[in-house]
Order: sequence, then C-alpha cells, then structure tokens
Amino acid sequence: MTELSAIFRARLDEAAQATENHLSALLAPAPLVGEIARPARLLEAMRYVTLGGGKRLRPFLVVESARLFGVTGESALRAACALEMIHCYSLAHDDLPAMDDDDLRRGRPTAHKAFDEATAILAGDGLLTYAFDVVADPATHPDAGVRAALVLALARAAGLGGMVGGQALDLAAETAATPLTQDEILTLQAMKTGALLRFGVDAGAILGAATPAQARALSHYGAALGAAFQIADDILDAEGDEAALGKRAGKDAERGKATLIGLFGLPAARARRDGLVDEAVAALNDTGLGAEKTGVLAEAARFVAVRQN
Ligand code: GRG
Repeated sequence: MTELSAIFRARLDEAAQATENHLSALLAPAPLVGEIARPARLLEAMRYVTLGGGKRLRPFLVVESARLFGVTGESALRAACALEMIHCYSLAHDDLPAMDDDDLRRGRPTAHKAFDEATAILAGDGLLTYAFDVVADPATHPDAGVRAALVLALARAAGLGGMVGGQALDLAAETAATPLTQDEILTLQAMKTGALLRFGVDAGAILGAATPAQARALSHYGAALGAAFQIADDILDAEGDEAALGKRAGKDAERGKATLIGLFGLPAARARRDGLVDEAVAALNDTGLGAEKTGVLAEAARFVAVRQN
C-alpha cells in the first residue's frame, strides 16, 4: 500500500477541522436576515447529518484546489461547506427506506433512525437549499460573477444531469431486466459520485480564476478521481469490513447494484481503479503549476484508492 505523507494527512485533518467548525457556525440557532425562525428539531437533525463524521474529502478538494491559486480562508471554506452540505443531504436521503434503507452511516444510526423519516427528508431538503444560500452569499466572494459561477456549477453537479440523475439511474438498474453495459455503469457512476467530487476542484478553479486550460486539467483530475473513488467504494463494499466502513457492507451484490465488479470481477476493478488514479495524477501536470504545488492533490488521488472507509 502506498504510504501517504504526513503533509497530506495534516492538510486533510486541517480541512476537516475547519469544515466542521464552519458548518457548526453556519448551523447555529440564530436566524439569518430574511429567515423567520430555525426550528430546533430540524436544526438538530441538520447538525446530526453534517457534523461529527466523514472524511471531508470534498471540502478538502475545494480548499486544496483553491490554494493552488493562492486562495485561502473564508471563500474556499464556505464553498467547501456548501459542497459538504449537499453530500450530507444525499447520504441522509440515500439511507431512507425508499432508497437504500440503511440503519448505519458514519458509524452511527442513520438520520431517519435517530429522528424520523419526515425529519430526515426535511433535514436533507434544508441542507440542499442552504448550500446554495451559502455560495450565493456575498460573504463567499465579493464578485457576484464568481458567486453565480459557483451556484451554476454546483447545481449542474448536484441535480438532474449530475448526482440526482445518477441516483435515479442507480435505483432503476436494481430492477432492470438486463444488466447495465460498461458504458451505462460509467455514466451512472460519473453522475452519482463523480460529479460532486469534480465540483470540488472546479470550485477551486472558479475561486482562483484559473485559465481555461488549468480549469480543464483540474476537471479531468476530478473526473478521474471521482471514477476511482466509486470503484474503490464498490471494492470496500465487496470486501466487507463493516467496522472500518461504519456502514453495512455487501449490499451491492445483495441489491443487484450495477458495478464494474459485477461486470468484470475484483482484480479487473482494482486494476481500473489504479489506472484512474494514475490518470488523475497525470492530469495535474497539465495545470502547468508544478508538482510541488499539486503534490497534495496527487496524494488525494492515491488516498481514494487506499482508504479503508
Ligand atoms: C439521494 C439524491 C441522492 C443521491 C444519493 C451519495 C449517494 C447519492 C449515494 C450514496 C451511496 C453510495 C455508497 C455512493 C458511493 C459514493 C459515496 C457518495 C460514498 C460516500 O462518500 P464518502 O466515502 O463518505 O466520502 P463520508 O462519510 O466520508 O463523507
């Protein structure tokens, strides 16, 4: 297994801690201008879903890609929190009985178990909406054009042609008469998982006013990392260490999920995952920013493949 550097670990921890603190502040009881009140139980559920868990890989991607262009602090962290809110909403909704029907997430009861189904749905709805509030707020960036670009890119990643659409394809595949083809699985995974991860680095490019070539290179990196992430996720599910995962394993085969493992087997899936990590690392060269600057993102691509949860 490739060793990850202390610098990478420290940067991931730092982004996770900053995200946790910012999310907690954003989810405080006091209403914002234009809000009427923040219902206590709903707020509690939104905090439950977002705080105290998760690798925070998506926020890390925002923070580190923005850092490439010298952008640090509030702007990157707010975009990072918006992305994590959407990710956390998707997990809470994915766990619902109508979708994957899970009892355990991040080592704790899922939101509908800890609260109730209606509250878990509303907590997700609240987080989805709040994510766009956060990026549209002038506190995220003084330039309205930058904020609008973030809103647009986030909407495209999270919605019909991105994560939500991918989830619909994923659910449909469970009951499809014939197994999905390789191309269909790749599209589904690029939408369900890849789109949000890619937004992480697209956000950094937007905040950092990257050149079109740099933005393309980062998008390529994000797409390859996203594809590797999903295959790694499928491998972890198949290998099934529930204690490390903090959620139930072995579910993909049980539910007839469309995965590359189902199509080609574990060894081929591992080889493809590793090839995608190499592709992601190579794409970073095309930013022209140099290996010293992009090294942490290169390690993030390797982390995706070696992670245990
Ligand atoms: C309900 C609209 C809607 C979408 C759901 C997130 C998702 C789409 C489904 C979850 C099922 C799943 C296992 C997807 C694979 C990739 C994924 C998102 C894994 C969880 O992400 P991690 O590992 O989680 O980054 P943490 O807890 O570390 O944040």
